[in-house]
Amino acid sequence: MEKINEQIREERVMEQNLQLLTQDTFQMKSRCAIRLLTAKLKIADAELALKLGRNVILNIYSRIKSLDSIRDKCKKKGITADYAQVIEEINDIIGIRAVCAFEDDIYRLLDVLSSHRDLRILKKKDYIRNPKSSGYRSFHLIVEVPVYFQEEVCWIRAEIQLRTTAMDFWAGVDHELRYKKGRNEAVLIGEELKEYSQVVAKLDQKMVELRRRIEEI
Ligand code: 0O2
Repeated sequence: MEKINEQIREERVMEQNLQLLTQDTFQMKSRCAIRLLTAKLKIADAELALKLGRNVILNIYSRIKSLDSIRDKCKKKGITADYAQVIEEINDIIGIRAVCAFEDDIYRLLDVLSSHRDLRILKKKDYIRNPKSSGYRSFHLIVEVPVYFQEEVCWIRAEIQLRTTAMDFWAGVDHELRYKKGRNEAVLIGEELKEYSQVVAKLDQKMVELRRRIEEI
């Protein structure tokens, strides 16, 4: 009985902590970080466009993670403590995604972002050269960006995902499947999707080769 009460108490504290993420201050700061990171990506694109004679980014998407999704991730990671721990351990509360046509442009973009001195890169995860067991491919950066307010400078953490249109298409279909996990049919589809991830990788490679041939004409 005491154990159950303790669990209920812990869940209540956790819920109060999570509600802090919905407050105006947190949401405002997150939106400012998204604007800054979006601007950085657009500047990197403009700089590369001048050099290459073409844009490398086709689309930029952003989102602030929903409370339900943060709650699920806290459970998965065993986070039961306070607000600070949630902010410290959930790296993708703020997410920005840049979608490129070509795989080699992702690494060009990465080089430009790595040269920005006001961007702290905490982690790089190359799921393109080292795909996840699901077949998922993308390049992830966990970063912190300084947002200046009158009274303080806040270094705000975010996840930047860099991927090609083909990788994005694959990930979208795979995302659909994630809600059906556990069902036999879903396991089979997961295996099939993994095979298609290799098809996508091949297509990305072929498209880079094709673009290079076109550039030589
Ligand atoms: P959602 O719904 O997209 O927000 P870590 O940063 O190392 O503490 P984390 O955050 O699990 O651990 O890192 P990881 O594995 O790099 O995953 C971060 C995000 O990448 C996920 O966020 C997904 O958006 C995406 N992702 C990772 N693996 C897969 C996959 O197999 N398929 C698809 N479609 N997307 C994937 P969330 O919070 O899981 O989901």
